[in-house]
Amino acid sequence: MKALIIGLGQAGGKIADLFIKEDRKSPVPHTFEAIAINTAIADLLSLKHIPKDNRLLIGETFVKGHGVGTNNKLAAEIARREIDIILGKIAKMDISTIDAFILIAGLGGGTGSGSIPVVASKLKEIYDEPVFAIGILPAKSEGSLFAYNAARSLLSLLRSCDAIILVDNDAFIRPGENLRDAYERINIEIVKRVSFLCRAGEIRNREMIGEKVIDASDIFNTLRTNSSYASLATIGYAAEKIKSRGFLSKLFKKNDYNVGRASRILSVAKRSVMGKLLIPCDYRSAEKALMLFLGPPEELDRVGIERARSWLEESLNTKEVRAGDYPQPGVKQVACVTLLSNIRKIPRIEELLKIARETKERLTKEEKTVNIYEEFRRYDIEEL
Ligand SMILES: Nc1nc2c(ncn2[C@@H]2O[C@H](COP(=O)(O)OP(=O)(O)OP(=O)(O)O)[C@@H](O)[C@H]2O)c(=O)[nH]1
Ligand SMILES: [Mg+2]
Repeated sequence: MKALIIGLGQAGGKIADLFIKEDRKSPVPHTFEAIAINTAIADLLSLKHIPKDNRLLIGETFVKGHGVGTNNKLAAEIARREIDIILGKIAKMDISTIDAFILIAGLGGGTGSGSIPVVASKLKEIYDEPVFAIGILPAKSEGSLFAYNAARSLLSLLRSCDAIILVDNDAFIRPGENLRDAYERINIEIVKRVSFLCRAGEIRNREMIGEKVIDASDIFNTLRTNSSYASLATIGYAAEKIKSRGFLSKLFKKNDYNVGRASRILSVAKRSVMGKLLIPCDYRSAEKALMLFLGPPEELDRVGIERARSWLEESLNTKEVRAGDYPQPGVKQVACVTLLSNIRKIPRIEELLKIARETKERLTKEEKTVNIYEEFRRYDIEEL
């Protein structure tokens, strides 16, 4: 699936930059092109892999290139006013060759949080290609304003794109670790999982074509919903190293009987959904899923893949589980990437909405106390 990645704000820009860095290393034709959009010049300057022509500064007349300082309402207003400039930048890319748009932003901040629903909704209106978002939720330690911003941004995004792949920054912080120190690791996880899914159907090398190729339509159908709101999705990943075969087993060709291959596939598949998802949730509450198995071709056992697929189908109690393979000759591990979609139970979202409601009440109260001046005036006090 070829995608145009649009990174909004600092987190979005950094992750879009990483997508391009990794994509350009791979031997297959490019899977991604990217644009970075920001209200802060410094953030755009710090990018290394997105060409300068594909970086766009917005809101210059409002904030003079300094960012919106967590004010996502202002960022949404800027994006609305400058939407023609944004669309002009996007139209300069070769849209006819892409299968989908992928927009990325940290939902708790200002620029990315406010502009992502505005840009998504316009793209959906103008283009036929699906519009997916990768939404990064703030960590609890970032406080209630970030939670409030994220809740508002998410609510708007639900109506303006086809699917939201959720990422919880908290899920990847190690005990005692600072959030900023975890960013790089989280970003690598996002890029790795999404890139595998998108690249699997873009292979030109015959050795790397699987028995069941996962292509753009498999991804679209997994992410599609029957409702007019975006589906909530996330991605799991697990890998297992393959021990090199010992002399005796090579001599007696023990592995000609595929001993252990099918069960390794099944165990990696189970770990991919029970281990670290990009957002912790009950995987059984997903309505659809797609499993992609990666590894050396001789290890991608068809029986194992079918067992894994039917295991997940039974666990989700659905008929919509797709599975495919992406052979990678010479690699020393078997991995599984699982895309879960239409997820109904995400505890972090419920928690975020509660914090957002409390924050809204507090902010409204604060707005009232700001009118203390009026209180004075009611007593007929005059200024000096
Ligand atoms: N995973 C991840 N999250 C990030 C990264 N950088 C920032 N964030 C998160 O994104 C949210 C803030 O969004 P930013 O992208 O920094 O903000 P912005 O969109 O640039 O908005 P303003 O700076 O307010 O104009 C917070 O929840 C951060 O924890 C990153 O590199 N990776
Ligand atoms: Mg910023």
